[in-house]
Amino acid sequence: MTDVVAYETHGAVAVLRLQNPPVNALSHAVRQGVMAGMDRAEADPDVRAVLIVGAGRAFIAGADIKEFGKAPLEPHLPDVCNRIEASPLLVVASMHGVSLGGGLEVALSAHYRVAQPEARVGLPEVHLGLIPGAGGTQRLPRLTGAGPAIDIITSGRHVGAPEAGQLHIIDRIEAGDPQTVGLAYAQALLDSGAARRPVSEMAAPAPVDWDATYAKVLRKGRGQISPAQAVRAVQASAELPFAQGLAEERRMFRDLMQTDQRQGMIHAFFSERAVSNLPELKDVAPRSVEAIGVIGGGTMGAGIATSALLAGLHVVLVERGQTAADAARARIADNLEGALARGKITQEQHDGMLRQALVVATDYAALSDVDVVIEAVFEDMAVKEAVFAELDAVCKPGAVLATNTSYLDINEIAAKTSRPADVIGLHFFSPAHVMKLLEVVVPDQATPQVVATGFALGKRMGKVAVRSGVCDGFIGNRIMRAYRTAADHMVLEGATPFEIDDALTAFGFAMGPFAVSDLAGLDIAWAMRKRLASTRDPAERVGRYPDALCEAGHFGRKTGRGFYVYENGAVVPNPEVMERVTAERTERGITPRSFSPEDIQRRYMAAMVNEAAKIVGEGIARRPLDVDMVLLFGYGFPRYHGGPLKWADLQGVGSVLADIETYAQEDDFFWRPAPLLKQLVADGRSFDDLNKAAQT
Ligand code: T1G
Repeated sequence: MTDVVAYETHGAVAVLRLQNPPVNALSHAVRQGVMAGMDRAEADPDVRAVLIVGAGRAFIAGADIKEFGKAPLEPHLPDVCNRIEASPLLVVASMHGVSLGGGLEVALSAHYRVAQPEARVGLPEVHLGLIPGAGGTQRLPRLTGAGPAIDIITSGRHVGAPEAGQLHIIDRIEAGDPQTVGLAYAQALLDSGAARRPVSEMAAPAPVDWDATYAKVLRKGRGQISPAQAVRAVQASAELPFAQGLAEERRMFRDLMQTDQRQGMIHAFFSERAVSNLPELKDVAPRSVEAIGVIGGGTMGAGIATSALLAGLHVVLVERGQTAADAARARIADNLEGALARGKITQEQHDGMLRQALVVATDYAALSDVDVVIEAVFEDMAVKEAVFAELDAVCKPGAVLATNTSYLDINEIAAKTSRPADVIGLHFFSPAHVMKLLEVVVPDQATPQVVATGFALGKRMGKVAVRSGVCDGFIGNRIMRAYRTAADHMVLEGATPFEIDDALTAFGFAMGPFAVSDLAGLDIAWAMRKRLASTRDPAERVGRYPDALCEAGHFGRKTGRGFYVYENGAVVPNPEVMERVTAERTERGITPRSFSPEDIQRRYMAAMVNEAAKIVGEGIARRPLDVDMVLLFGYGFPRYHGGPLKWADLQGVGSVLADIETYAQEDDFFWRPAPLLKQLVADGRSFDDLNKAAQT
């Protein structure tokens, strides 16, 4: 077995080369290897310096996240870092690719740091519900000052080499083979008689307004606790001797390791990677995709085209007539201007996309050579069927014909073509060039290769692709309808939309459901209610007050008035809303009762979990983690809860079922417990048990 830490000497420099693919995570074996390597170097009388370097594509990506939750094994990472720093030898780190979390902490414990021009460093532990736990909150501020350290640690952002150089995180930027560059730098330091330079012996950072900073970070975290804790850890680096500051950091780190938020965020980290790796597609080769067609250049079609252009694909967008085609091109140009302004693309890339990669046509014949076509036309079955008939006639054999429909029956659309096996749903979320979620909706006749092609296209476009079966609303919109109905029922029963929004922002959502409705446009849900009215079960309760708002022309932000009034930059509850709600309660003979924020949160979540459990139970979603990823990447679910089904596991699925059974006593139509949920509770299993079973 290859040593995870290779040891060799080059003159007076001992090289510790980490070889733990794919990203040199600091596993127990690697930590042992580094300690042994330091001992060996210090025992060699000819060695005067140590170079730490990573093999493969990264220096070190951090502690081994796969070890979290297990009993930590010695040597612990802080001890490894202290061991490196305390060495009597001169220690140099040569960084390339990413140096993240414990990886940067190892580099900070060296005495000097050299990096490749495209190297990136960071302390992203907050994205895992943690803070740096191996000296990062104590050493980084000594190099950068408290302000930049707090920014880097609480944001978890990657810092490019040039900025890292300006912040004194790295001492030198030099292109070349990381080991060669590192050896040359170490030798130059020896030749110049450079002294060891332990960061821990540098001056403590100057103070900042700790309480104001803490409060600001806490507010921004919307309930996530680790970023604010990181502020206190950096404060310790300013106020305590190094060793005590390190102990304080370790205490905070260990406390956070025990939190539900850490479990939720680790679940999100691994699920985000697992969700698009379906076991059933492991050996299925996708068709090659270099050019895609888009039908319809409205907001959604232009967004999809933009996302494909940003992924380096050739795009042929077809619109009905020249005016619409020009408008579509203008929308795409605006989107690309935004990407240019945000530094996502260079001016050259921008120009190439608009001038070469994008073709806007008014004739379907332009689609004759594309590999995938995505239609994003009006949500009407007759319109879509006509489009697919044309696509069927002009697209080359083997082209994948995809619909972006958000609820129409894709089996019906496929049946209208001569190639139903090549038809699939690719449900993007608006704005399509920004939102990461993509539901890959699989009709009955789609072949595994066509499904794999959908996933490969999603990956190429930087999406989090989730497999969905065919049902009304697929995964996300079907669940959204359930929790929005629960919110509607609470309004009828006595809560106000504004209390509900406040309770859900307290839960961690950026916006509550009524504010989101105003943003999306109340007319969208109105159209859905009208569409479903003809098939709705009479036992289903649906508030009439939202329709009344729409009938009065109040569609939310776009008309300046919906559940809220939007005037002169202010957002206030619309007084008409409670007038209409109160009138409706009276008509329905309802005596309003109060709901605490906790009541509101538990009902809202119970509805979400119950519908999600039905969706998993029916096989619409392959695994519970699939549903979690849909809610995280398409509906703003707070990441530190991990997703609705991870949240349910952390609450205990039995307690969620108990809530549902309590609510069912008031309304046994809406609150019918999902069979899967009842089965899990009966078997003493969790949703995570299902995730694990599905991975084998
Ligand atoms: N531990 C274990 N496995 C890891 C890992 C890690 N730190 N980072 C990545 N992997 C796996 C990942 O699961 C995937 O596995 C493969 O590597 C490729 O990753 C004490 C406590 C490094 C930027 O948070 O941000 O240090 O699916 O698909 O898109 O203070 O991975 O192939 O089996 O994401 O090129 C801090 C997390 C840890 C970095 C590469 N570090 N990783 O992105 O590939 S906590 C992080 C990333 C810590 C100390 C604390 C990204 C990446 P598989 P990938 P990528």
